[in-house]
Amino acid sequence: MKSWLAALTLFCATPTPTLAADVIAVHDAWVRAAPPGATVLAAYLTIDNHSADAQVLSGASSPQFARVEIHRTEFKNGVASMNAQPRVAIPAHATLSFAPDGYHLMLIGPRNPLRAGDHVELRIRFDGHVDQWIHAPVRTDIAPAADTTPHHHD
Ligand SMILES: [Cu+2]
Repeated sequence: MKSWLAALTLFCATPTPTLAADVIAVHDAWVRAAPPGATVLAAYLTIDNHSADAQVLSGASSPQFARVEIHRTEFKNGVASMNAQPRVAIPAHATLSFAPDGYHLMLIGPRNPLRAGDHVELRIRFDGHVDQWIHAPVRTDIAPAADTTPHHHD
Protein backbone atom coordinates (compact mmCIF):
# COMPACT_ATOMS: atom_id res chain seq x y z
CA MET A 1 0.00 0.00 0.00
CA LYS A 2 2.79 2.33 0.96
CA SER A 3 4.69 1.79 -2.29
CA TRP A 4 1.48 2.16 -4.29
CA LEU A 5 0.89 5.56 -2.71
CA ALA A 6 4.47 6.57 -3.38
CA ALA A 7 4.13 5.58 -7.02
CA LEU A 8 0.88 7.51 -7.32
CA THR A 9 2.45 10.61 -5.79
CA LEU A 10 5.37 10.34 -8.16
CA PHE A 11 3.04 9.96 -11.13
CA CYS A 12 0.95 12.98 -10.16
CA ALA A 13 3.99 15.16 -9.57
CA THR A 14 5.59 14.36 -12.92
CA PRO A 15 5.19 17.36 -15.19
CA THR A 16 6.23 15.62 -18.41
CA PRO A 17 3.48 15.05 -20.94
CA THR A 18 2.05 11.58 -21.12
CA LEU A 19 0.11 9.60 -23.64
CA ALA A 20 -1.60 6.48 -22.48
CA ALA A 21 -3.57 4.37 -24.90
CA ASP A 22 -6.60 4.95 -22.70
CA VAL A 23 -6.43 8.68 -23.51
CA ILE A 24 -5.84 8.63 -27.26
CA ALA A 25 -5.82 5.34 -29.12
CA VAL A 26 -4.57 5.23 -32.69
CA HIS A 27 -5.50 2.03 -34.46
CA ASP A 28 -6.30 0.33 -37.78
CA ALA A 29 -3.57 2.25 -39.58
CA TRP A 30 -2.80 1.29 -43.16
CA VAL A 31 -1.12 2.75 -46.20
CA ARG A 32 -2.64 2.40 -49.64
CA ALA A 33 -0.20 0.78 -52.04
CA ALA A 34 0.68 3.00 -54.99
CA PRO A 35 2.18 2.23 -58.40
CA PRO A 36 5.99 2.01 -58.55
CA GLY A 37 7.52 5.46 -58.84
CA ALA A 38 4.68 7.16 -56.93
CA THR A 39 5.94 10.25 -55.12
CA VAL A 40 3.07 10.33 -52.59
CA LEU A 41 1.14 7.69 -50.69
CA ALA A 42 -1.87 8.04 -48.41
CA ALA A 43 -2.11 6.62 -44.89
CA TYR A 44 -5.38 6.02 -43.07
CA LEU A 45 -6.07 5.39 -39.40
CA THR A 46 -8.61 5.77 -36.64
CA ILE A 47 -8.15 7.96 -33.58
CA ASP A 48 -10.24 7.40 -30.45
CA ASN A 49 -10.25 10.20 -27.92
CA HIS A 50 -11.24 8.57 -24.64
CA SER A 51 -10.59 11.69 -22.59
CA ALA A 52 -12.97 14.39 -21.39
CA ASP A 53 -10.99 17.03 -23.30
CA ALA A 54 -10.57 17.73 -26.99
CA GLN A 55 -7.23 16.41 -28.23
CA VAL A 56 -5.34 17.94 -31.12
CA LEU A 57 -3.45 16.05 -33.78
CA SER A 58 -0.72 18.50 -34.74
CA GLY A 59 1.57 16.60 -37.05
CA ALA A 60 3.16 13.38 -38.19
CA SER A 61 6.42 12.19 -39.65
CA SER A 62 8.08 9.02 -40.86
CA PRO A 63 11.72 8.07 -41.27
CA GLN A 64 10.67 6.49 -44.59
CA PHE A 65 9.37 9.74 -46.13
CA ALA A 66 10.70 13.24 -46.68
CA ARG A 67 7.63 14.63 -44.93
CA VAL A 68 4.10 13.85 -43.83
CA GLU A 69 1.15 16.23 -44.04
CA ILE A 70 -2.37 16.02 -42.69
CA HIS A 71 -4.76 16.36 -45.63
CA ARG A 72 -8.47 16.38 -46.09
CA THR A 73 -10.15 15.55 -49.36
CA GLU A 74 -13.20 17.73 -49.90
CA PHE A 75 -15.75 17.68 -52.68
CA LYS A 76 -17.11 20.84 -54.21
CA ASN A 77 -19.50 20.54 -57.17
CA GLY A 78 -18.34 16.96 -57.61
CA VAL A 79 -14.69 17.94 -57.83
CA ALA A 80 -12.33 16.55 -55.21
CA SER A 81 -9.51 18.67 -53.84
CA MET A 82 -6.99 17.98 -51.09
CA ASN A 83 -6.37 20.61 -48.47
CA ALA A 84 -3.55 20.56 -45.94
CA GLN A 85 -4.73 20.75 -42.32
CA PRO A 86 -2.07 21.89 -39.88
CA ARG A 87 -4.11 20.72 -36.89
CA VAL A 88 -7.13 18.53 -36.41
CA ALA A 89 -9.11 18.54 -33.17
CA ILE A 90 -10.80 15.37 -31.95
CA PRO A 91 -13.66 16.29 -29.61
CA ALA A 92 -13.95 14.71 -26.17
CA HIS A 93 -15.05 11.08 -26.29
CA ALA A 94 -15.13 11.13 -30.09
CA THR A 95 -13.61 9.02 -32.83
CA LEU A 96 -12.08 10.47 -35.96
CA SER A 97 -11.52 8.14 -38.87
CA PHE A 98 -8.99 8.94 -41.55
CA ALA A 99 -10.38 7.15 -44.58
CA PRO A 100 -10.41 7.41 -48.38
CA ASP A 101 -12.27 10.55 -49.55
CA GLY A 102 -11.74 12.24 -46.19
CA TYR A 103 -8.84 12.85 -43.86
CA HIS A 104 -5.57 11.13 -44.68
CA LEU A 105 -1.91 11.45 -43.90
CA MET A 106 -0.10 12.37 -47.10
CA LEU A 107 3.23 10.58 -47.15
CA ILE A 108 5.46 12.65 -49.40
CA GLY A 109 8.76 11.61 -50.97
CA PRO A 110 9.30 7.92 -50.18
CA ARG A 111 12.97 7.18 -49.49
CA ASN A 112 12.50 3.64 -50.83
CA PRO A 113 9.76 2.08 -52.97
CA LEU A 114 7.00 0.48 -50.91
CA ARG A 115 4.90 -2.48 -51.94
CA ALA A 116 1.91 -4.25 -50.45
CA GLY A 117 3.15 -6.23 -47.46
CA ASP A 118 5.70 -3.61 -46.43
CA HIS A 119 5.27 -1.49 -43.31
CA VAL A 120 5.50 2.23 -42.64
CA GLU A 121 6.57 3.61 -39.28
CA LEU A 122 4.61 6.71 -38.44
CA ARG A 123 5.24 9.14 -35.62
CA ILE A 124 2.00 10.85 -34.63
CA ARG A 125 2.06 14.08 -32.64
CA PHE A 126 -0.72 15.19 -30.31
CA ASP A 127 -0.49 18.52 -28.46
CA GLY A 128 0.55 18.02 -24.85
CA HIS A 129 1.48 14.36 -25.22
CA VAL A 130 4.46 12.22 -26.01
CA ASP A 131 4.59 11.29 -29.70
CA GLN A 132 3.00 7.99 -30.59
CA TRP A 133 4.72 5.56 -32.97
CA ILE A 134 2.48 3.39 -35.06
CA HIS A 135 3.08 0.64 -37.56
CA ALA A 136 1.01 0.80 -40.75
CA PRO A 137 0.94 -2.10 -43.22
CA VAL A 138 0.94 -1.24 -46.91
CA ARG A 139 -1.95 -2.88 -48.72
CA THR A 140 -3.80 -2.59 -51.96
CA ASP A 141 -7.11 -1.84 -50.27
CA ILE A 142 -9.05 -2.42 -47.07
CA ALA A 143 -8.50 -6.01 -45.93
CA PRO A 144 -11.27 -8.19 -47.41
CA ALA A 145 -11.91 -9.86 -44.05
CA ALA A 146 -12.83 -6.52 -42.50
CA ASP A 147 -15.04 -5.50 -45.41
CA THR A 148 -18.33 -7.30 -45.63
CA THR A 149 -20.30 -4.65 -47.50
CA PRO A 150 -20.83 -5.00 -51.24
CA HIS A 151 -18.71 -2.65 -53.29
CA HIS A 152 -17.10 -2.36 -56.66
CA HIS A 153 -13.59 -1.70 -57.84
CA ASP A 154 -12.72 0.76 -60.57
CU1 LIG B 1 -3.42 14.32 -49.72
